Amino acid sequence: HKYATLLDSLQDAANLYPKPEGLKYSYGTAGFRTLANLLPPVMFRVGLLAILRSKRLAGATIGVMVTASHNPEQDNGVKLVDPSGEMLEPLWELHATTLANCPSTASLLSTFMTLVSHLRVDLDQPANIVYARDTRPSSPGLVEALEAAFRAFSDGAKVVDLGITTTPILHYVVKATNDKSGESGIPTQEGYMKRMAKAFKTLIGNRGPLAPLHVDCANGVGAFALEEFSKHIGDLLPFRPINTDVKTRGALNFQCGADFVKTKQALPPSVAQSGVLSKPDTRGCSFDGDADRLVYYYLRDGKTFRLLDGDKIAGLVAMYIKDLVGRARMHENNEPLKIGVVQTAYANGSSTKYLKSRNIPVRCVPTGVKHLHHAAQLFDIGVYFEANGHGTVLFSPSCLTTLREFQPDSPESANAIKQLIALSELINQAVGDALSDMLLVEVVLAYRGWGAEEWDAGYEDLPNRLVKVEVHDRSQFVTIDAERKLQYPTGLQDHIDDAVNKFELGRSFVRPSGTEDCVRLYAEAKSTADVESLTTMVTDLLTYYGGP
Ligand code: G16
Repeated sequence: HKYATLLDSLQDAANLYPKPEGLKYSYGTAGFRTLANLLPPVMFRVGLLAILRSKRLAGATIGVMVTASHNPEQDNGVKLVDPSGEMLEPLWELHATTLANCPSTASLLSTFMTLVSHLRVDLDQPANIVYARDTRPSSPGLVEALEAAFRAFSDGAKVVDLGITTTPILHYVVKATNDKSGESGIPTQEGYMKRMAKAFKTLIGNRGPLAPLHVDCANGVGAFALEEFSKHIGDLLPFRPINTDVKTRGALNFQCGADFVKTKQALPPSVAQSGVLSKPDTRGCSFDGDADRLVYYYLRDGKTFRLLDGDKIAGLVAMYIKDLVGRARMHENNEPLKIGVVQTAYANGSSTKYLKSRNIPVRCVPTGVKHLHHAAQLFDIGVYFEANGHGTVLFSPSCLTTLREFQPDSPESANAIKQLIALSELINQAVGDALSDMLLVEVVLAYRGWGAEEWDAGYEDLPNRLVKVEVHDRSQFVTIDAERKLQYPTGLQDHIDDAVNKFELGRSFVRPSGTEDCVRLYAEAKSTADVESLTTMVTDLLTYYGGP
């Protein structure tokens, strides 16, 4: 058998990573995520799949990120990144789940060879992998399991370890490595920093230096990225980092970070206690644990917490781009460029109304970057943001060509084109990126001459709540209609509808989380009291239908 040596070596390595009995792993919203101590067998198998994927694509570089992002520190996770820097193709998510659940080494090897033949993988092709991890204490051990899979290939997969870095930097490096035209930038962390710094300086022009910005780094890897980036821009935008403790056990994402701020609708206690936001005209923002989400906030009158989440960022950015395109007087094939926004069901009703009233088309898709990203690709310039702060802007290849070749007919148009090109370089088009998105927000605020308060004035969010509800088995909750309705458990949706109809501007939906063991409940209505009542009603329904 031609691959006998490979199979022997895979067998020896796989025996060290047996799958615990009775566990069922699944590739969720952003890869596998669970308690870190349950993950070594998954890491090993993901390593195998990364190699298969790269060989299937004739040696294109595949990314592997070890992180559980916003989850608590005891969790960890892993996800694969496709050559374009995007999330793994959904069909291959199923193969990942299949491999992860093979109960024995024998079944793992036979499934592996079945995938090789069904997916027409030529094992003699080269394999190239780039991998990285966040700051979780469990990450180095999990990386060892991944590396064991790479080593099992005697022909040697070519691997690059980026060490501890942010998820978006890993996506960027994968995209830039595979883009041989060089248009996506130099495929290193330094290349990423320099490209963004250059674009930022172009976009800020003579509007700097900007007022200091307080940045909550969630005690995660974003602290390193922020520190590194600040060296590239000096005082143009002075950062005041908070929650940069990556050493203390249990600190990651604890009482801080974008997820905390969004779900609690409050400042991280550390930021509140410091009092830094009480001064007038001060704005702050929070990253999450792997720096792929961003939310902003400020204190109105120095007291009242005001959240500027992913929806507010989408509105700010879409209107800015619309402005620039208008000033550029740029059309593609004599058609105006199509600018659109992609949201999920979590988007506040007011944000959707705001965008539509300004003639910006809005699409709603299920949660998860892969869904938003693909929908955004249907526009010339597609802005996508989840309310939780995960998002980016995509420029279609033809739009970029038009931008580069466009002959402006006035200084104003030339300037707008220059800014749009710089914008396409400032933005991490591979995936949502807290650092890049933060600079984007700063650019727009500087362009408009706004502080956080003026930005906030665009529309008033409907009062809303997002809560986690523990259920016996979240897989019983099956959604339809871009997650806005439940198909199963049978009958539950009718009861939710009855509850919603009791409240003016009421809306509520329930969906199983793909990153945590819970279902998420979202509710909004005209008044805070109504939101509380609606949340209680739907929580009670969930307890009845799916309680432990
Ligand atoms: C991940 C995904 C996001 C999603 C979030 C929560 O974010 O990348 O698209 O919104 O999980 O997903 P769910 O509600 O299914 O648990 P992150 O920042 O945790 O990687």
